[in-house]
Amino acid sequence: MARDPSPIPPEELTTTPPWQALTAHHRAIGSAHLRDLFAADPERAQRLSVEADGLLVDLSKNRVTHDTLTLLTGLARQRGLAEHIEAMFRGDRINVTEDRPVLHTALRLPRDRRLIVEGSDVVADVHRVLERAYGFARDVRRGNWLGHTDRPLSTVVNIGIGGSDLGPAMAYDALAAVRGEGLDCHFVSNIDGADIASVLARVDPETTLFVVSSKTFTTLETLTNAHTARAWLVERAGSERAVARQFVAVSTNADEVVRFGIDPANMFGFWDWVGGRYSMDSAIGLSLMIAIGPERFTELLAGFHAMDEHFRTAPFERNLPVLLGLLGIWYTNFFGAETHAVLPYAHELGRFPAYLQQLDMESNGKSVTAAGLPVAHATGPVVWGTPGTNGQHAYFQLLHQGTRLVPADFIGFARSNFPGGDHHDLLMANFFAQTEALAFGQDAPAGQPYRSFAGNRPTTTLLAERLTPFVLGQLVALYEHKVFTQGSIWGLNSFDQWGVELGKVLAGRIAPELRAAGDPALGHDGSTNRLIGWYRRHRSDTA
Ligand code: G6Q
Repeated sequence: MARDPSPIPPEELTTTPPWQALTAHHRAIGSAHLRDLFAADPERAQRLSVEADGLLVDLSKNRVTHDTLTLLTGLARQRGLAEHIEAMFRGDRINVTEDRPVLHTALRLPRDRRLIVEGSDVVADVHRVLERAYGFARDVRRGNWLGHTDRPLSTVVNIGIGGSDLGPAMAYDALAAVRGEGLDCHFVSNIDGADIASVLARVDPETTLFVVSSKTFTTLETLTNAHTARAWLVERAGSERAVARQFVAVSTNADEVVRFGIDPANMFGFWDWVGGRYSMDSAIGLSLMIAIGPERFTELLAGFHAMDEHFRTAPFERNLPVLLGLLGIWYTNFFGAETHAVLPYAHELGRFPAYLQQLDMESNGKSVTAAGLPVAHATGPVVWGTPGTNGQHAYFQLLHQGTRLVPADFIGFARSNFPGGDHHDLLMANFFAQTEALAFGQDAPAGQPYRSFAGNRPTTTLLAERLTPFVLGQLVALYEHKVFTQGSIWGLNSFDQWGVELGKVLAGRIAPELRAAGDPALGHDGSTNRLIGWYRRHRSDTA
């Protein structure tokens, strides 16, 4: 029997009894101060901490009581979150607007598992591609894959954008400690020629591998950059043959890969049930696999899988993605918070907030439900952040004394991957100090109101022993499932991205207008017509 692909209850969220109970509860405890909540319960920190596979998450500095969590988990139950989780893991077509299953969790299932979706075992498919990609990564790493002059390859240029760039680029930085020597990766995404030009200026045409990563293989930015890189290589090599050795593709679109001139034998595939922003653990991670090696990549997948299992099996009261998702709903919908900060105290996680920005904002930045109805409540927040302690010397002023409520996640580690001197203890002293100051504040000395710290600014602390591939996998899956939790409760389809289409269509119309000869009639609004006119008059000087 066909299952309903979207087990989200159809009634409007804000009229449901759990939502109304939360509204009343917020009126009752919304202004309670963390100082008082801690004073009232000496066990609070212990009670509101959850540990999963070595990842400790302390939720106690959030503006919640036991009753808040009971009401929030009740809301999740009423919205059918458990059924929705099962539907995703099982491979139901929960991406309703694109009529696809959503199975990034299958990318990290161990080889001995089976998952039959629509008649085929996706685990076998996943491991077949993984083995090929691992084999290729090993060849490159061992110097067995040679460039057009028979020299081993020492540089990888990943050409992709959005979901085909942010994940591997983030993880490449995050796993700097396990990358080893001798192989550099560059990530080119922007259609701005400055991006590819700066990379091509630094790489050697004899020893550079280009990995063109594009699910559709039709993305304007990626194809434009890939053609530029191809022309650069062919010109320097003096022959098209160099392309066969030094270009590989990661895609689901074999026809377009062939049309570009890449041998399908040098293509690594994946499936339409892997969304772009959920794809870093598919073959889209090929550049990362080459950089860190198959063994470390396998550890990364194990971390993802550990969090998948936790998400699928832990009771909501102890379920990290569920709890983080519910806290986000509490702040977004009941306190009116508009942003969410992610502040890693690990320099290697510098690109993690940008990665999460796409994951969260492209998934839940929506105002129509999966059933096609307008939402009557706020949805995904603006996600942002930079590594500590840099932010402390920049924007933390607003976090401590500004007028806005900015819930924040602080991510830290007991051990540094780059030990030496006092750096790590000093980093972590700041880490602990910030959440303490934000929560508890400080009264102003008499006559100095500018030194008042009101406190009561909510934070969640995430601590792991060390930033390893496993822990990175756990963290990414934690946020993936947090986003899923929120999308489920808000009634959204978190897996489409129609909001990026209109701009693409208009750019396609405008591009020929910028280059057309004569004085083409422009049919835009007054502002856009005038701006294009100005650009046309000035572009010949800048060309
Ligand atoms: C992610 C989005 C988007 C996508 C890029 C690249 O979920 O769909 O960021 O990843 O537009 O698309 P291609 O991989 O098809 O080039």
